[in-house]
Amino acid sequence: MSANNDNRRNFVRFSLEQGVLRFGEFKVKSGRLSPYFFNAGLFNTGRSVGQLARFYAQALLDSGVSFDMLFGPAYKGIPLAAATSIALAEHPQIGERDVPFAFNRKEAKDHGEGGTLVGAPLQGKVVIIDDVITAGTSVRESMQIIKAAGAQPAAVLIALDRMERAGNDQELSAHSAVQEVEQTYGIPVISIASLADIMAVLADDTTLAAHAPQVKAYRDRYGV
Ligand code: OMP
Repeated sequence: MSANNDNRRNFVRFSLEQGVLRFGEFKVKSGRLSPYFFNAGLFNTGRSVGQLARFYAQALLDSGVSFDMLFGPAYKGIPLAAATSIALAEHPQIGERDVPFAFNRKEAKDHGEGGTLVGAPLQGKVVIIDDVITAGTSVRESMQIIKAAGAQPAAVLIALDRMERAGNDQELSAHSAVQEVEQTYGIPVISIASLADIMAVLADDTTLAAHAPQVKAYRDRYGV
């Protein structure tokens, strides 16, 4: 599922400026050698996380998905849920709606407020927010948490869809991890941008054009 093209391409440019999106040779979780890597942990200042959150908020609103709250899986989803709810509360398109958010702890706490959930009560239609889906591990855990609370998963919102086939070289799936999440859980995966947007930006920018052949070769081999 896609957001508007301006938001998508601007996000790729912003990620390049911030050093979050890099070209080179990177070993990714699947074991593949990828000609690019997206390291969302490098959005690590107030201004850059604020801008990132505005991109997430815009992608979510552009998707038209109806939602009641955000859920950020520990650890990386936690600042994303908090920051995106701030961006939504400042967004004129939804009348600065004050959207609740929650997140989980990795370890259950046996004192104080107890439990593994922090933040607003999990209820209604919940959007899971994360950076990249590779194996779908964090999405699977989030689905269980949301369902156990009696709430309904509404969508997964991610920063980048790498659009590549799941599995390993011996057993390549016909589908990407993102498509598998959509099929398995019957909910949309909304991405701010995708590999197709990275390629569009590469084609547009002469200073980056040298990376285009490797990225294309990777997409031809592993792309969906
Ligand atoms: P899951 O939560 O299992 O889907 O894994 C997400 C993983 O994607 C993280 O461990 C990251 O290291 C990894 N990743 C990125 O963050 N950016 C990329 O461009 C590629 C990967 C990757 O390893 O596939």
